[in-house]
Amino acid sequence: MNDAIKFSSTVSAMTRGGILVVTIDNAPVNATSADVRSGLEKALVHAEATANVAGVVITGAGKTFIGGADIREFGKPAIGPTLPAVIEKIEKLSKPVVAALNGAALGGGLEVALACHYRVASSTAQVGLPEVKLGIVPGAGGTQRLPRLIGIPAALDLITSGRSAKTDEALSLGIIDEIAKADLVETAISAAQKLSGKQLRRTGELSIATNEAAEIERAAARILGRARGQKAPAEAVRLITSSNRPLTEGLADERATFLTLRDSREAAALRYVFFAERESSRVEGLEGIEPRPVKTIGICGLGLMGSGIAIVALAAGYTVIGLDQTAEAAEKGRERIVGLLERNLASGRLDQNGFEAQKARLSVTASDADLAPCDLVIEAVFDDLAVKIDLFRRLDKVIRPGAVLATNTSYLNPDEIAAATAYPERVLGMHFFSPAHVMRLLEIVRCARTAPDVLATGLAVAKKLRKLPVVAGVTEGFIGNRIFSAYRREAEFLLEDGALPHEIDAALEDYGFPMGLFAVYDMAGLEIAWARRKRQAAARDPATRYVGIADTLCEMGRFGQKAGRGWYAYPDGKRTIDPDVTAIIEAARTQKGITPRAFPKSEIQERMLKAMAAEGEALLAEGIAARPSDIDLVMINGYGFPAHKGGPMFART
Ligand code: 3H9
Repeated sequence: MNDAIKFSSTVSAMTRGGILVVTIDNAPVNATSADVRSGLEKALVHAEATANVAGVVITGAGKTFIGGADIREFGKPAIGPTLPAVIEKIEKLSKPVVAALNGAALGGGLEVALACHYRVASSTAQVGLPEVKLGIVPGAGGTQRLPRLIGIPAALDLITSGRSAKTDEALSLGIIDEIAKADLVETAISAAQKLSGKQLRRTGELSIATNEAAEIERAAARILGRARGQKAPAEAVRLITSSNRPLTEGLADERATFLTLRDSREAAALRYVFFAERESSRVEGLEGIEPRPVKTIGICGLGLMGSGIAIVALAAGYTVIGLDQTAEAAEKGRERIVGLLERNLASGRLDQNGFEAQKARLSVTASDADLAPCDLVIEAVFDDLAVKIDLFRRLDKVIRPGAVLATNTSYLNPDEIAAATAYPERVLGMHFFSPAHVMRLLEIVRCARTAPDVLATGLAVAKKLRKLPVVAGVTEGFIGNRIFSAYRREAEFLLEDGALPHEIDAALEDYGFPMGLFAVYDMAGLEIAWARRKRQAAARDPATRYVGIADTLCEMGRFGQKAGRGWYAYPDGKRTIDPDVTAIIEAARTQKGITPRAFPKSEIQERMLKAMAAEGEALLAEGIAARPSDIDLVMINGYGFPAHKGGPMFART
């Protein structure tokens, strides 16, 4: 061993056993910033020129190998050397270069590793090329080297999904060569020593299997079908499927495509979303506030919502006590939860040990007193104020004062629920979206009297549950349903003004929503919103514009897909335009004296966006949402707004 050499402020090295061990230390994720690239290049030059260096190991400090290119550098003037240039130097080095993957090797990080001559990983590492999630394609050889290493079909899957692979999968695919059984760097050093003087396996020189044409064609068609108009997955498919050509040609094409996409609106939107997700749990006033410790979570109401919450809580390692009204209902809830666990076991998402452990952490009861050990209780009972107040008053008697109480209400006023309890400062809203074990979004509702450490607890639990928390103030429907109401209202104005449901739906789907609004309504059922409208009817200002078409449909029993008809008809279960609905809409227009006109798709899209953004502005002005990006996250993750458009607030800019 000898003294450390500093190649740049983020790259240093030590020579161990004749091998130059280069460490990248660029917190938080060792992104390949200009300083890292320049340090790496100098290290490679040093290794090539130094006689007593027989090889190189590249590793990362901390828990990440390299998290990828520095996304914050995108859009700024380029500073050399470029990552592709550094990577080319790695691959061409005359001495072996071994990647020691101490953690995530993502994007440009995996591209560095792919150019190395051998890859060793610690068991906790993961690899992936998530660029498509940022609206770009890999720009430093990923689309050309990965197919050479693992074949085109597997590369298509990884690159176009952007997903990460854990080490077992990475090993079986051939992305890595070895999982270190002992010390990672020691293992990598001995691999480099063994490779010294031998013929090096350069990924760029490998040939690609050419006997998979039909499989590739099927996979490519599937990916393009799912892309919903996004450019990056389509470009990734093109680059990967054409990778069987000279490396330099493929690399040049990839680089040019990367640069064009990087500067696109789509990529700007997805970068904005990336940072928005990391920003959302930073809440003013919570700096330095410690969340209360939570180990046991009580869940009241074991219907679909409660069971979904139970599943994520169990998966996150919490002990769960489920409460329902009767022993039978509680047992039914337990069966539903265990059924979901069994599904996870069958699909391989859970192994037998994990399944047993999660099942053992679940108990159910019909007795309030059994919730006494809970640190947090989440209620997911019927959305009725009296029912919830009664429950929270009962909980007050059995739960210790330091425990937190969360309501999952969608529309009720949680301040009213809190005010009815003995300790309103421990109450907050945790508004899960259905199905709770699938949807990432979680609105954390700060009530008038919620204590800061209670809010911090909600955020900490959300993170542990692997949810995306967004903090909202109290208003009817919080952030999401307030904007959704404005969106729905505008769609109904458009109906009266001349557009038909299928035209509005087509415009929304064309914009990137997975499904149009009226199709969604039919799928979810129209009756719940109808009941709410009836409750609100008395308070409605007669001077505001109100569209009664949905009420007419409900009065006719057209409750949606389950009823066989709603905004559309469903002969043989297939959604079709219904002339009866068109007639109802026309009658409504005539009654109001509206002369209908045609709406082009772009105008429908503009009006819908404008309505959402205006409601967003109102939420900001009222202090319900802290920042525009929080609103965008809610709409993307809870309501199908296309992420590659950035959300309604981003889209208006
Ligand atoms: C690319 O590589 C292009 C190449 O093909 C071509 C180049 C020519 N840059 O997620 P966390 C920040 S594109 C800058 O909470 P974790 C993040 O904003 C890139 N900053 O940590 C946050 O900052 P703050 C492809 C980044 O431990 C902090 O790091 N790579 C980057 O839960 C912590 O982040 C990706 O898309 C970055 N690349 O997870 C990977 N990454 O504290 C993106 C993170 O100020 N990154 N930051 O809010 C990740 O997936 C996760 O961050 C990772 C760590 C798994 C690495």
